[in-house]
Amino acid sequence: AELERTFIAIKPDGVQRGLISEIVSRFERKGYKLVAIKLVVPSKEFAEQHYADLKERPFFNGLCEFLSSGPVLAMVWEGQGVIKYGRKLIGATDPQNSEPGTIRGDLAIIVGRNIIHGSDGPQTAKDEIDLWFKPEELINYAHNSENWVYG
Ligand code: DAT
Ligand code: MG
Repeated sequence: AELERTFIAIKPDGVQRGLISEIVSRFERKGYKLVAIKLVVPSKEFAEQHYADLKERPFFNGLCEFLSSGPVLAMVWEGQGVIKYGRKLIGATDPQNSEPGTIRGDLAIIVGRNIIHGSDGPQTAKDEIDLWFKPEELINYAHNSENWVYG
């Protein structure tokens, strides 16, 4: 569990709304470690790969068009339980159902513009990290807060 990692992305709406620092700070303050980060404009084909599991859904095309419409901040965060708890920080898929205090609950209103993506389990985390990042883009380092976050 010590090297658990998840893929988190701020979608084009979150980037354009100036929410990068707000969102990054929520993961950072929790105690998670940032191990990769880059700003990219994914192609439509790349977005279709990222959301391949949803290809039968009626919103699939619009979703992929949207993800590829502008800069996305792609990140990998590491920490004990980060996959599951990262999803808690993000909140429910539809911001109408996201609790206040969550990223989507506090910062978004509709499902089609819910500003952030997070891997939903260990296998998707691995697949998404591999899709978005080359191995050498993942930085292994000791963060000096670790002794205080974990004791
Ligand atoms: P999540 O992003 O919470 O993992 P998901 O994987 O089910 O949710 O869907 C991926 C994205 O697709 C979601 O963040 C927003 C969009 N989406 C999901 N359900 C939708 C719907 N009913 N209408 C429009 N967009 C939807
Ligand atoms: Mg999902």
